[in-house]
Amino acid sequence: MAITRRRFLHYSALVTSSLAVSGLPLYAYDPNAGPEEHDEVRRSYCGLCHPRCGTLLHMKNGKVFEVSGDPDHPVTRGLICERGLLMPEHIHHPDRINYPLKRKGKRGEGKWERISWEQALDEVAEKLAGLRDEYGPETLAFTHGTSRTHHWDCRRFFNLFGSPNVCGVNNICMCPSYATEYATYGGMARGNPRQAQCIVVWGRAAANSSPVQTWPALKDARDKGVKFIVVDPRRIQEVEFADMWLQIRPGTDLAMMLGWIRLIIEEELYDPEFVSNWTVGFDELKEAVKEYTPEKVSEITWVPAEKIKAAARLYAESSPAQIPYGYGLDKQGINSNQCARARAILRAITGNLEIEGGETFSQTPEAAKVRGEFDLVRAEAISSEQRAKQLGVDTYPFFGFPGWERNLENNKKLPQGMVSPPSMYRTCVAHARDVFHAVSTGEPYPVKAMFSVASNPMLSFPDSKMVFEALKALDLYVVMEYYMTPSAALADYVFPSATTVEQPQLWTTGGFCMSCPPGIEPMYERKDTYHFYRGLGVRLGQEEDWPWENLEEVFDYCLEPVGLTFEELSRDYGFRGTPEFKRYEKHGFGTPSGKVELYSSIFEELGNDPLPRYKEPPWSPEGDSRVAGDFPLILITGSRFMPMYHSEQRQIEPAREQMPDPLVLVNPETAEELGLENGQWVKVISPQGETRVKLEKSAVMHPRMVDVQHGWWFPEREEARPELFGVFESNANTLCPMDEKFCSPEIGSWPHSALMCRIEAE
Ligand SMILES: Nc1nc2c(c(=O)[nH]1)N[C@H]1C(S)=C(S)[C@@H](COP(=O)(O)OP(=O)(O)OC[C@H]3O[C@@H](n4cnc5c(=O)[nH]c(N)nc54)[C@H](O)[C@@H]3O)O[C@H]1N2
Ligand SMILES: Nc1nc2c(c(=O)[nH]1)N[C@H]1C(S)=C(S)[C@@H](COP(=O)(O)OP(=O)(O)OC[C@H]3O[C@@H](n4cnc5c(=O)[nH]c(N)nc54)[C@H](O)[C@@H]3O)O[C@H]1N2
Ligand code: SF4
Ligand SMILES: [Mo]
Repeated sequence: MAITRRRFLHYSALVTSSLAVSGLPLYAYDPNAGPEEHDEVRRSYCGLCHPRCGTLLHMKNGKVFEVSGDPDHPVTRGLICERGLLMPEHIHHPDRINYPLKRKGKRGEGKWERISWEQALDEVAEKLAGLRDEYGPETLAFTHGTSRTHHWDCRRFFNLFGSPNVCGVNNICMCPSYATEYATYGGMARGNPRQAQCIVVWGRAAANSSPVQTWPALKDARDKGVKFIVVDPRRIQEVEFADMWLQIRPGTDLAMMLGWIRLIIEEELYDPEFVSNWTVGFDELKEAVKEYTPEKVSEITWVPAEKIKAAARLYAESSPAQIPYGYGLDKQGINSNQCARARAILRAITGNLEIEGGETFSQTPEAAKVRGEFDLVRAEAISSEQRAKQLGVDTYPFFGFPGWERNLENNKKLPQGMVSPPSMYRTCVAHARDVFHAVSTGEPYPVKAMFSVASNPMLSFPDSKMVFEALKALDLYVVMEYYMTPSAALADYVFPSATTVEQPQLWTTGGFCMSCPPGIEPMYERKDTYHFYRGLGVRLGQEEDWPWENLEEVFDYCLEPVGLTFEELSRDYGFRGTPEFKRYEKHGFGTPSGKVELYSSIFEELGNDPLPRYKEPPWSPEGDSRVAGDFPLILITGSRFMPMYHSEQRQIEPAREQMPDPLVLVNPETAEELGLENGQWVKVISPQGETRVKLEKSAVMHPRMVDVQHGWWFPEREEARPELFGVFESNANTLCPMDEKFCSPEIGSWPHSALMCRIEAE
């Protein structure tokens, strides 16, 4: 069954001018599709990934039988993607966990007993209290996945409980850029592509990763004649309409950026007024980038020097210009945080910061009044003594409490709400490697309990075997989930999670404060995360700290300063404030010097390099020749593909029919040289491990690089160990390392790209 429905038009049928680029996986409701089949239509949203697209739920006999984009939604304007269309399958899927489960047999044996929420919460709370008494609150840890639930409720619970050990994929996904930009200029900058003159698509492939939000915006920009530069090792769809494509060697982007900075300084293409009035450290920067001549950068990056020069000039001479966030930079390990620094520096010295059409701190004065994470997490509840116990903080103080506290201190110097306070979720986390290590070894102290909520650590972290050893060793592992995953299968208790359409969310994006109303009541005994944390909190002596009965009440509290209730906000979808620009002229930047810190005093104070400098990744064709000899191909993992989202949708039939098997993309010539056929099962082997995937010849790939899909497990296989849904068979993260030498020194960002491998026939 293909993922199309009778009443949905392919986006291309609606937006005819944008058709030159093929493969748009977008759908909108077809108003001429004939008689309605539903009993009722309800407004809701899709929370299967980040944008929270506005949807209409088409109900029949009390069930959601179709979903369409809500044409009146002011942000997503009626569009949803293929995955969003599959929401009914997800809501009603027979594999959904609908009741709390308690482990009956041995850990991972696949035997469960259904229990009540009351019993489950009572038992978990009792065990936690016991462990806390014996080992201290820091014995409880947490793993985050990507941003789908309300992170503040988790953090509120952990701060009140007294544990600093919340860890997750935060070290690699957007948060490194976020934290680094706070240190450099006091906030995270973003732009609206439709208003730019030039866009550098740097390590982002939006057609597959952001089909409803970013991809249409890029196409609109293209239609308006905006110039495009793509910096990506793969021939992504944007290349088809780009003015320039720099096919960069993975992991070398920092050298490229330093080369751009050098040229921009040397050719005086920077904004002299902004640089002299609003930055510190320009001379030190100039000195640090001196060695990155176009020729040297060309050698490092494999991009011809002439192209490097032309791209740097095009970017610097266009105004306004943008370099939007791309995960391709965050996922490359040791250089990733200094890449974020160099990108921030490029934006600043070219005068693109805080100007219309450039990149701004998107908070609007109106949206800033709404209470958010900062007002909800109860940061003051966790003592300095407990903060100091955060695992990994000695190695990566910038990404733990010390860095967060400094960023917060500087944010407080600005008028309240001008830039959102730094998020704890994004910038104040324990390091996952140290957390797993503490579970397995008891060093530096025992971590005996863990929660994974909206997170599938067996699939999302590198070194999956190490993760497995740790999860197995826990005294108490609690998971809140939609499905029985390889991680949940190792739990003691699994709590059933409400689908996003079964719960409300309050979402602020680009200065728009948006209501995400539930379309249906939670089915069975599924509940939202707030219910889970509150339920545990009140059982653990936090009664007074959870005054709101449910999420609607929390959101009413958040909206109080703007004089609205959640229900009132929902009537109009939300409200948009008026963006302001160049606010620094009045208030400065939220940094120690009040200026953009090209030379970062926070990095320096916390023991990191205050200036970006390129390092060769530990495994690379130019590095250790023993590695390069045995593993000649550059390995990228996890480039996004539709309709899957990380490890999800593997049990959703139409999604699986479209993407039945895990793939490695290989350039056709390379496949031929290796004597490998299209569709053949192969082994991809890295110095870390190996994985089994199907070969797909793809002209998107450079002949010396391959791309292994991530997130693969097989819900149709046996749950009980050792099978564990085949989690070790085709899991890209068995190839990725997490040791310190592969991680960035500032944040501990581990690599999912810029690695090495070889391919063999099975
Ligand atoms: N090799 C490799 N690994 C990667 C990456 C890569 O590129 N390559 N990318 C990394 C990145 S950027 C990220 S963000 C991570 C993602 O890491 P994760 O977020 O852990 O990945 P998901 O597979 O989305 O797992 C989320 C789990 O939560 C469940 N879930 C989804 N929504 C909800 C909800 O609302 N409530 C609850 N309770 N559960 C929910 C899903 O069923 C799923 O099992 O993966 C990282 N891992
Ligand atoms: N379909 C789908 N959409 C998703 C997700 C999903 O799992 N599936 N996950 C969501 C999440 S959590 C995230 S973080 C975003 C990420 O979305 P994106 O930011 O688009 O990230 P990726 O698709 O991982 O990689 C983008 C590009 O980076 C390139 N790349 C890899 N290594 C390097 C490098 O060293 N240098 C450069 N310059 N480029 C490199 C890859 O070739 C790829 O084309 O997607 C979100 N959207
Ligand atoms: S992009 Fe697709 S999956 Fe993500 S929220 Fe929108 S409709 Fe849902
Ligand atoms: Mo992510």
